[in-house]
Amino acid sequence: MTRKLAWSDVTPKPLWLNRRQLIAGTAALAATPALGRIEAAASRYSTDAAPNTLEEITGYNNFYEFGTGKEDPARYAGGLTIDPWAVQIDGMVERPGSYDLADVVKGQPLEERIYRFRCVEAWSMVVPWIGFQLSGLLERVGVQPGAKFVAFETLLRPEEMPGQSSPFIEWPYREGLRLDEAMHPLTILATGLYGEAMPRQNGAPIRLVVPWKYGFKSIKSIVRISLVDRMPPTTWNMLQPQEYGFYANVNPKVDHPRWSQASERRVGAGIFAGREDTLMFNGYEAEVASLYSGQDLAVDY
Ligand SMILES: Nc1nc2c(c(=O)[nH]1)N[C@H]1C(S)=C(S)[C@@H](COP(=O)(O)O)O[C@H]1N2
Ligand SMILES: [Mo]
Repeated sequence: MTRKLAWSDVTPKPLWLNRRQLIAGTAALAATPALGRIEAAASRYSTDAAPNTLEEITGYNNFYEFGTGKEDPARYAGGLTIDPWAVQIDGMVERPGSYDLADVVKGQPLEERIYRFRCVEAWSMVVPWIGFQLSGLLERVGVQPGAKFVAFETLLRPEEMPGQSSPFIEWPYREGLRLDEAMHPLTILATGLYGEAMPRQNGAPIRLVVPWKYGFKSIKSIVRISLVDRMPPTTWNMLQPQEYGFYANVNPKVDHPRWSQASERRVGAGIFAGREDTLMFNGYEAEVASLYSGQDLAVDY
C-alpha cells in the first residue's frame, strides 16, 4: 500500500504510446505538458466514479506469473522484458501473422476509459485505462465467417516470471471470449493507465479489459490472439470448473461456492467504509445484457 511507484521503474514511454497518438485518438484529450500527463474528458463509456489511486492500482494486483501475493507483482515484475514484444494473431483470420506491438496498435484510436473493475475475490477498484477497442484490431486482421470465439495467451517466460515455476497452473495463462463479447465496444486492449504506459504488474505492454466480467477474464501481457470455432480452454475454468465459469459475468445473484458475490470491498476505501452492493454485470447491464438474452446466467456462469 505504501509503495511509491517511481516512473523510472517503468519502461520509458514507448513510441506506441506517444502523446500525439493519444490526442489524435480522442478529440477531447488535452495534454498538460508540465505534468507530462494526459487528461481526458469522460469517454461515453467511462464511469464517473472516482478512480483508485495509482499506488492502489499498481500495488495490489493479481498476476500469478509473479506470485500469488497481492504485492508480489509490484515486487517481482520489474525484470520483465516488454520491448521487443510481438503478438501472434492466428486461427480463423484473413491476415494471420506475428505482429510487432507497434503494428498491433497502429491506427487504433487510443482513449481513456475509466472502468469499474471487480475481481471474483470480491474486491473492486476503478481504473483509468488507456486503450483501444479490441473490435478495431479484429476488423483489421479480418475475422473469417466460421470464427465464434477469441482465445488469448499470456507470455510464457519462466526466466522472467518466477511464478511460472509453480505447477499449480498449466502455463501459459489463457483466457477467451465469445466473438460478440470480443466485438463489444466496452472490450478493450489496454496499453496504459493514468495516462502512462502500462506498469508491468498490471499487464504490460498490452492486456485485455472486459469490465462486466470478473477480473480473471482480463488477461495480462498478451502474446497470442486466436480466432477459433470452439469455446477455448481458460485457466481458472480448467483449474476449478465448478467455481469459475467461462462466462464469468459479474452477477450478485450467483454466489461463488465459497463466498457471496452480492457485495464487494472497494480497495482503498478505508476500514470504516462499508461494503458496496455488487451490480449486475458490474454496472454495465444496460450495455451488455442483450448479449445474453435467452441464456440462463446461473447455468452459463
Ligand atoms: N496473465 C495473467 N493475467 C491475469 C491474472 C494472472 O494471474 N495472470 N490475474 C487476473 C485477475 S484474477 C485479476 S483480478 C486481474 C487483476 O488485474 P490488476 O492487477 O491490473 O488489477 O488480472 C487478471 N489477469
Ligand atoms: Mo481476480
